[in-house]
Amino acid sequence: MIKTPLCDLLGIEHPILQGGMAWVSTPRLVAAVSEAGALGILGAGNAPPNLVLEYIRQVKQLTSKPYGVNFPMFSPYVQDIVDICARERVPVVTTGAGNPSAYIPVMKAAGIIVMPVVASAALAKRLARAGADGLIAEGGESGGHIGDVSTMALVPQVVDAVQIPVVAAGGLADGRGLAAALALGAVGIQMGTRFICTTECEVHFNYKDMIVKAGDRATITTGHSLGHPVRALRNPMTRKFEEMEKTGLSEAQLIEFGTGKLRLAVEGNVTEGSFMAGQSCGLINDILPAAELIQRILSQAEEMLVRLPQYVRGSEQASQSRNS
Ligand code: TUI
Repeated sequence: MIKTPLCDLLGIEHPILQGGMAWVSTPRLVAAVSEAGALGILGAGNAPPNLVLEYIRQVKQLTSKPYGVNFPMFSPYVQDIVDICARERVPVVTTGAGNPSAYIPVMKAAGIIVMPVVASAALAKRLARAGADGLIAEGGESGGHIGDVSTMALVPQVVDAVQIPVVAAGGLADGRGLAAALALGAVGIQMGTRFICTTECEVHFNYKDMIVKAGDRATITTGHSLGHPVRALRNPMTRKFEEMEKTGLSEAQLIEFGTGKLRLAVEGNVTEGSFMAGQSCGLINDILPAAELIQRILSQAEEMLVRLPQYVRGSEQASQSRNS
């Protein structure tokens, strides 16, 4: 049993969040994760508000346990989605790819627990002051839109910068990652890529299969010239995007080329899709039900945490050597 302050804050049994992934974390996966005692999170992405509302209602029909909604700050519908989350009494909101300070008061007034994703200690401090209930410190190993600090360096710096609970994300896919995150001062972990390879995730089999077959260096980041790097599995699409960035195409042309490519991935188009995934893909070797995955991660983390004290030399031995 691993219990942390995150379990109390969110009313969940296990300190594990399933990262919100646009077009990927749909109601079936979200409800399965929440039913298993962790926190399932809907990925709103750029989806229109009516679809997000429909998804929220579907989740509510499938589970009575806490769940979350995630939206990136570049969505053209941020205000509408905030209003929907408030009206629907969504238990938890996570945000990504920007600063949600302006929206925190209205969400908190509606009783929502707000946990923004941050990629720097500076933004962490600002959001703690703005009233965030907790933060998700996400390292650049993650999939999708990313920051440039690695998880190992970012998490303890965010933990030191704020006095609210911090969840670690980026590069985590198993129980060793959970144990390591707790050692860095985090109260839990968020995983995205690992949850794609579950039976309840509704993406095309090709997406899951590519992750299962991927090694540690299977991902690449593109979009640096746009100021918003994105990590995805290397494939003809990312190679073409890389070439286009090198040849100095305009921002508008690059954006036009990139638009809609995540949905193609979700539909299984292996050449034209953008298969967003994190570097943890090399750790993922199977597709299994979310509940089994969560149990496996918990037992592996427990085993690790029980085994680690053997590295601490006994106090008797230390005092013996001091006295000799
Ligand atoms: O949000 C993400 N990753 C995402 S959102 C997304 S949605 C989408 N994308 C393409 C097509 C269709 C839909 C895909 N991937 N991750 C959370 C995250 N946030 N990682 C890093 C950050 C971040 C970066 C900078 C958070 C805040 C930030 O602030 C900059 C500032 O304003 O100070």
